[in-house]
Amino acid sequence: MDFNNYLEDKKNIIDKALDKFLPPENKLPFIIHQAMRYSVFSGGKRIRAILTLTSAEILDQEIEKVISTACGIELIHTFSLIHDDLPCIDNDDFRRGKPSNHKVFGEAIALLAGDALLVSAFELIVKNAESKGIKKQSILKVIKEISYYIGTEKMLGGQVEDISLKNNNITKDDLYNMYMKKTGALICASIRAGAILSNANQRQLKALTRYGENIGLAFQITDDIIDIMQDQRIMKKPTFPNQYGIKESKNEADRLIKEAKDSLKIFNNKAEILKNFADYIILRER
Ligand code: GRG
Repeated sequence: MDFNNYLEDKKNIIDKALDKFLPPENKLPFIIHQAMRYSVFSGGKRIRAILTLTSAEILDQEIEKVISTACGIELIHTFSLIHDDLPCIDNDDFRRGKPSNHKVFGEAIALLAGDALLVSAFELIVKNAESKGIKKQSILKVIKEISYYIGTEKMLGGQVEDISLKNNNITKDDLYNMYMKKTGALICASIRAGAILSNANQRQLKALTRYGENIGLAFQITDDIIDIMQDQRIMKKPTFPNQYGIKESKNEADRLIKEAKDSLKIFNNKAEILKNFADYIILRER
């Protein structure tokens, strides 16, 4: 299957599952369910959820067995975007070309919609225990993993660094550290969750983690390049292309993608789909 069709196919599966899980807009309290659905269905690419499915797939797990966790991870991602856009954090009026959640529903509801999505995410991850053949032990491990990867040492901590770093005196290590936490952590956790639910051994988990860390960094560098190309948030904060220019940023993203692919050798030809994914991370236009 052509890789774009692969992505489209997986995205449709995830969209359907999310629609089934999320409370309908006509359920009380209406406003919170409307706000949750507004951001979940506003054009996200579903990269993290697809990565969970793909990592399960290359370990011969049926994707239906991990779909609940994949959707949970997508909800965590959506929650983080709603909070990131709030006036007290990044103060962005638009997300995916549409008014951000707080511009439509107001700050209080946007904050609560984010909270509700985070709570629902864990409900979905636990719900994965209903899938036949998935060990309860693996679910507990995934809950522990995800809590760690989105906590103060990883995603949340990265966001704290993001709002604290100033343009002057920032080193490449500072930037990488922040990118790895803010963006790389959830991407890495998405891949690891799929692998854990598919009984990956330590060697496979280590290889997939290295892959996840490298594509996570490349993802954020590419995101910053796309922002600069679209003339958005150019000088607001330190980013790789702001500090080192577009050419060096592209070279760096290429290098990281090569590293990511190199870590997949143990999967032989099964790695092909993850290699295509790695290329897509830096070739995408949005
Ligand atoms: C995790 C408890 C906890 C708090 C979250 C707000 C926050 C703390 C973190 C925000 C981190 C953040 C916004 C990182 C940027 C990640 C990023 C590059 C998002 C864009 O990802 P895409 O392109 O988005 O996959 P789409 O629109 O496709 O869904």
